[in-house]
Amino acid sequence: MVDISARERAAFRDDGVVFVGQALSPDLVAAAHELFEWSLAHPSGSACEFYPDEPGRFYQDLCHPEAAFAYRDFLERSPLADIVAQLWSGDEVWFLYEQVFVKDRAATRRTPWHQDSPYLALDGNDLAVVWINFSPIAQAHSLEFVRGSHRGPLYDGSAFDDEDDTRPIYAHGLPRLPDIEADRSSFDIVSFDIEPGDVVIFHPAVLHGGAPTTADSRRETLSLRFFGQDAVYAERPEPAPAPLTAGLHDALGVGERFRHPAFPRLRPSVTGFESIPKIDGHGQPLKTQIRTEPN
Ligand SMILES: O=C(O)CCC(=O)C(=O)O
Repeated sequence: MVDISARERAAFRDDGVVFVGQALSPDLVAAAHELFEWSLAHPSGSACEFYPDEPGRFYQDLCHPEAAFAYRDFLERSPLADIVAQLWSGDEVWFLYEQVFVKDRAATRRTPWHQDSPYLALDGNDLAVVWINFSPIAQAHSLEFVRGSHRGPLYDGSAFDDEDDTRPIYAHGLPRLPDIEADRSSFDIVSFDIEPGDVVIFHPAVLHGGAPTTADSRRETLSLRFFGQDAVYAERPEPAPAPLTAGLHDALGVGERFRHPAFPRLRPSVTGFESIPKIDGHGQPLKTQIRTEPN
């Protein structure tokens, strides 16, 4: 059992991000790494390289339709569901989806500053992204966060465009992202040195972006997403690309409790794995699912 302190709870609530040192034991880090490898070996239709023309590779995949089954043992055994429940107000925890990132081959550019919420069809306080890495990451190459920004405006998503990090995905209905890199000193930016076993947990509405990595490093990241009691289905300017669940937008109405058989519950007891509907693989790489409107 990992006990979350009042200071950690306050950091998640007020800053939108908290570092939890050595949350995962070495055997759980090894189990998580096996799952990361499983995801690489079983790419879904949503897998893509964000910048295929650049020497540094930045690969991602997410929401594999079989992932809940592959990840089940780890999700049940690891303390992550208990940790996020302690950060939230309610004790119910559902698994939303997994995402993997690889940065390697050469120095890679930054992950653009963005919030996850504009890409996601859900809102609430009880939402968490757990960022897990398998090798040490110096603060200079780690994920960065704008403290408290989850309480501020919801911006349009970044289209991960080669030329313009703030290029929007919807281009209507939400303000364009600020150019945080051009004006870093105006933002309260925080990041952490990471050792295997440490996790960084953030609210999906917090502004975050990955610092560049160097030529001699390979960054392997597993990001696990959870939701809790107060999560509701949210409207975005157009049907949100994530989670990639067939029929989700027809099944739920705006403001309705976010509950769907695709998402198994982990706490207070494990239920729902048996009734996850069989979902066809996703058709298109993420980069083509997030719209890239003209500027
Ligand atoms: O690892 C990265 O560079 C990006 C992580 C991220 O944006 C996320 O997990 O939501």
